[in-house]
Amino acid sequence: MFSSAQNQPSRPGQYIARLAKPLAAQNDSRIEKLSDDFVLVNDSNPHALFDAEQVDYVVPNHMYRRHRPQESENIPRAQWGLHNTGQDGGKVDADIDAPEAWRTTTGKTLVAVLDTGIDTTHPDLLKNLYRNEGEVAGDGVDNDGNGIIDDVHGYDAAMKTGNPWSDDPHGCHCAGTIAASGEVLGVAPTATVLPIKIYDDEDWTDAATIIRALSYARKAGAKIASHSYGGLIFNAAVRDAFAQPDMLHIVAAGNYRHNNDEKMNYPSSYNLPNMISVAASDRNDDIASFSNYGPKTVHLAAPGVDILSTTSYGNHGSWSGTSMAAPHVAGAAALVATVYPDDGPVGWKTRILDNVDVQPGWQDRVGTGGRLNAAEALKPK
Ligand SMILES: [Ca+2]
Ligand SMILES: [Ca+2]
Ligand SMILES: [Ca+2]
Repeated sequence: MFSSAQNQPSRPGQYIARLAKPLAAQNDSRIEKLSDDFVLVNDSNPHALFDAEQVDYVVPNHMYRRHRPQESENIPRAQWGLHNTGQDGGKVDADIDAPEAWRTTTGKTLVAVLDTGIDTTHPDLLKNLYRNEGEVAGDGVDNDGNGIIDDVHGYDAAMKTGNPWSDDPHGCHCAGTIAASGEVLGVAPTATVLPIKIYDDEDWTDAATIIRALSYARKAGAKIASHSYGGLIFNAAVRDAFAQPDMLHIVAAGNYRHNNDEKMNYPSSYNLPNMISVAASDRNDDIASFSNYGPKTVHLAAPGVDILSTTSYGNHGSWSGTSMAAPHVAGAAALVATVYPDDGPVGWKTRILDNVDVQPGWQDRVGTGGRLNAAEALKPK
């Protein structure tokens, strides 16, 4: 069952500092550079390590929990979210109109998936898996000099290694919904997915790992990032890392039945111009009972119940959660970014939100009152 408890500790003795000016060369092992703007400080008195004018602010390294989807009891025969013919008792056309969108493009954008990592050998994902051209696999050398050894198909931002492989099906499922090409199809079946592992063995991530992951994604050239985790405490460093305007962030609203307008759920509730927060809907165009919602802080819904996609060890499976809904929007954003590259993240967001299929009774649930429609978002307007 979905958990309703969300406590949010921080990593003891760890802080994140936003730099007011670039840090001079230093050899202090307590300070790790996370990105151009942020450092992780492993010291319980972080301010003592800097001059006052060196840092803008210091915040705890807050932790975030991966959203937990539910496995479906019956595996659906088809991907109703892409094209709903009423199969398995659904409503005809309660879908994102993927085949119609593919007449315009099947996508070329690089999409980062900050998640559990994936099965990097899955036959449905191989074709569209990120390949770091500057890196030679398995030679134990950081050939492209980006600081990570053998990062050929992605990154483990938690362990700081070049291996994003995982036997956890969650990230694999999300990546497949974005860009699978095989037995199942993603929303953008010729886009590229960059898997970045962000969780520890207990499904926690933290602000430093997220900033590290986003810095890696940015350098790799990702234009879209998909996120499926949350927590209750505002963290300025995560908010400011998301706010960098070169990437569009697609964030799952959460599976706690909350109104996020009243009980904020971060990063979904950061309310940034380059971020979309996603609730889950079902094959009948109803908002899923488990889905968080909020007309002010959740923008739209997308298919997130009984979603068939890729899972570990080359398998397929059906899951329900806002973690399944957000990748539908990330895939659609990859299509929109392919056709309208010059619009940028804020423009891509506008095209997606202005072209939802509005549903009766949804106005008090999500800001647009509607469900994602990829084909409409691609039309010249
Ligand atoms: Ca349709
Ligand atoms: Ca490397
Ligand atoms: Ca290498």
